[in-house]
Amino acid sequence: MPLGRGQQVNNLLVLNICLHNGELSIYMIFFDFIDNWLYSTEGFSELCGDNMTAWTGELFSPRYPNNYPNNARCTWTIHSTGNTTVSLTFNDVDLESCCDYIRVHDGPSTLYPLLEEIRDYRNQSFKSTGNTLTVLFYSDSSVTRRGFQANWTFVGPPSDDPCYRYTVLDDAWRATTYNESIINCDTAVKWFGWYRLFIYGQSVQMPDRCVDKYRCGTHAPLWLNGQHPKVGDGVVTREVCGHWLSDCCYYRSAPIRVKACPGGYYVYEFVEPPTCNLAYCADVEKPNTSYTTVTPDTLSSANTIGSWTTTGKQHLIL
Ligand SMILES: [Ca+2]
Repeated sequence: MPLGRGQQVNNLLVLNICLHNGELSIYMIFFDFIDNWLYSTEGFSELCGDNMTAWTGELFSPRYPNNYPNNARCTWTIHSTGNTTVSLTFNDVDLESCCDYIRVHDGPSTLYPLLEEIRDYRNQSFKSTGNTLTVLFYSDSSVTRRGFQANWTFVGPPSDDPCYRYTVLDDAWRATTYNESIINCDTAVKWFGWYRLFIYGQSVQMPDRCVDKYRCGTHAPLWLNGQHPKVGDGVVTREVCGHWLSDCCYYRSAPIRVKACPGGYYVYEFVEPPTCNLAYCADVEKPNTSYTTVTPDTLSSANTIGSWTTTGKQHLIL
């Protein structure tokens, strides 16, 4: 309940009525409700607020650095999909300090604990305990000023998020367009953990459509039988099919887990396929156009790449 908003309602009117009826708390709640209702139905001067999911970004009051409008009530939710926390720093605050304010809440809505109510600039920084901060900006019906500007960034990344703990798999022969005579089999790879596909350094994804036989440097190319998830879906499980003879899913390989990552790419928890020659495909017709904004702290170690490359070369001889 948005109690304690004495500055936002007509205090004199509330006080008079309350004294007359002797029901102070009840009438304060009543007027607070009316006040909220007015703003939520007709009091807004313009749309503001948003749900922010980028790794870093900027928040500012409406029309900043020009004066904000009267009767503004804006709510920004800064939300990371991983287990990262949100760090928010105010760089400029200029409000009508008696009557307008910013509130920072530690969670996904204003119902969560209030970290601070800001009315003037004091070089303030906040950090969420979870993965979300909510910022409310309120202005009353008269007197406006410049407003505020703040920057946020996600802090992490966590050690258990596969979006930042994957092994790079950059084999030109995995491309869906590759149809040369060299045949590979992914049973020879010691699969462990999560992988991100590249072709010549370009981030790509698995094909989620049937791929022609003998492509992807193998006999029966492995493709994802199902749509790729969205970032909000988290980790999902998808079937994997191998195209052989006249059947796009002649080989039903073990399902794998897939995750869409905030940087616009996917990671896959590859596992050993059932037989040879099957290999995971990289769809060069669908490059990931987005970029990674955060360098993974555990990007495939040299040892991992080295051991894998050795395995791959050994298999090429086979
Ligand atoms: Ca004001």
